[in-house]
This record gives sequence, structure tokens and C-alpha cells, in this order.
Amino acid sequence: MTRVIMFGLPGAGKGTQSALLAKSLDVPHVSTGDLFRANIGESTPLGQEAKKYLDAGQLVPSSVTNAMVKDRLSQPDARKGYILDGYPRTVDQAEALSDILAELGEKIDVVLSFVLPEEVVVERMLARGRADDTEEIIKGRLQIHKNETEPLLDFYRDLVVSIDAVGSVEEVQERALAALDK
Ligand code: B4P
Repeated sequence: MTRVIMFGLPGAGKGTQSALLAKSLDVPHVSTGDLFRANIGESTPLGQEAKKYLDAGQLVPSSVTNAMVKDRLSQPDARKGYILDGYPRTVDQAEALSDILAELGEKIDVVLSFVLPEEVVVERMLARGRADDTEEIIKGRLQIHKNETEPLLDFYRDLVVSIDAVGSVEEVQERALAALDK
């Protein structure tokens, strides 16, 4: 299985696990958060647009996000598969992804849902200490996740495999690899 969507609360460790899975499967790690942060770092027009949303803990508008993902998934290195990290985050993004995949003649193989209590993600994010990791912004991001991202579990109900995300990075990675082997 090489076309994987990573799902879970903000701070669940999707980015951490995606990097390891991408290495094991030898496919690109496509993280919308990382793409936004790279654009912000380079001060591109997309980065300047995205920055105000990231700083406030809000979702970047789907029009911007979908176009960026379409471009990334159309690159030659994505033909062998990809780990989609942080995308889709809303049902309208999932619908846009379905259109992108239809054009490419591809299908998602599995949605790995990383499950852990909210207290643990808050702890992890506060320890990470990114600019958007203050307590108030984290609270807002968790609320957005509940309202806008959780409905994806129903959208992808036939593809979802739950992974217990409490434990060390290595333990969680072993569980993710075992799930992909099945
Ligand atoms: P993301 O970059 O996607 O980040 P995240 O969900 O906050 O974190 P993730 O789950 O990847 O956790 P990580 O591995 O870092 O999003 C940031 C922002 O970008 C969003 O708020 C939004 O504004 C924007 N955005 C992104 N995608 C978008 C989209 N599709 N549409 C619109 N806007 C979008 O792990 C967290 C911490 O825990 C790290 O410090 C890590 O080292 C640690 N950790 C990981 N696993 C651990 C373990 N097992 N034990 C202990 N610590 C662990």
C-alpha cells in the first residue's frame, strides 16, 4: 500500500510518523504544513498568504491548498505513491482530492488514523514549541479539527485503519507498518 492518508489530531505525530513511513516505503512525504512553512520561509506569494492563517491556527483556504497539492501530486516522483500528511483536512478538500486522483487514474489505499487523548497532543505541541503552538491557538486548532476534519472519518469509512498513537515514536511506527502489511 503506497498511497496513504495520515489522519489525526493536530500534534498527534503525523509529521513524525510520515517521515519514517516515507523512508520505509520509498515514496515522497507530502505535508501541506511543511509546504506552507517552506513557502513562508522563502517569502513566496503563497507563503505570504498562508502565514496569516498558520499564525492564527486557522485552516488555509482550500482554493490555495488544493492547487498546491495538485501540483505536488502531479510530479513524476509521486507516481510510485505518497504519504499525504495533513491533507485533506476538510470534506471539500477530500472531494478536491478525489477529482485530482481521478485525473491521475489513482486511488487512496488506506487512511491511517492516529488515535490518542487530547491531553497528550497538547503536551506534545507545547513541547514542540512552534509559533502556532501556544495554548490558546492549540485550543482553536482542536476545535477546528472536531468541526471540519473529523467528518473525514465518515467520508473515508471503508479505508480507515486506527492506530494507537500513545507510546514512543518507534512503537507507533511499528504499529503503522504492521497495519500497512495487512
Ligand atoms: P501541520 O503541519 O499538519 O501540523 P500538526 O497537525 O500540528 O502536527 P502533526 O500531527 O504533524 O504532529 P508532529 O509530528 O509535528 O499543520 C500546521 C498548520 O498548517 C495548520 O494548523 C493549518 O494552519 C495549516 N495546514 C496544514 N494543512 C492544511 C490543509 N490541508 N488545509 C488548510 N490548512 C492546513 O508531532 C507533534 C510533536 O510531538 C513533535 O514535537 C514531535 O516530535 C512529538 N512527537 C511525535 N510523536 C511522538 C511520540 N510518539 N511520543 C512523544 N512525542 C512525539
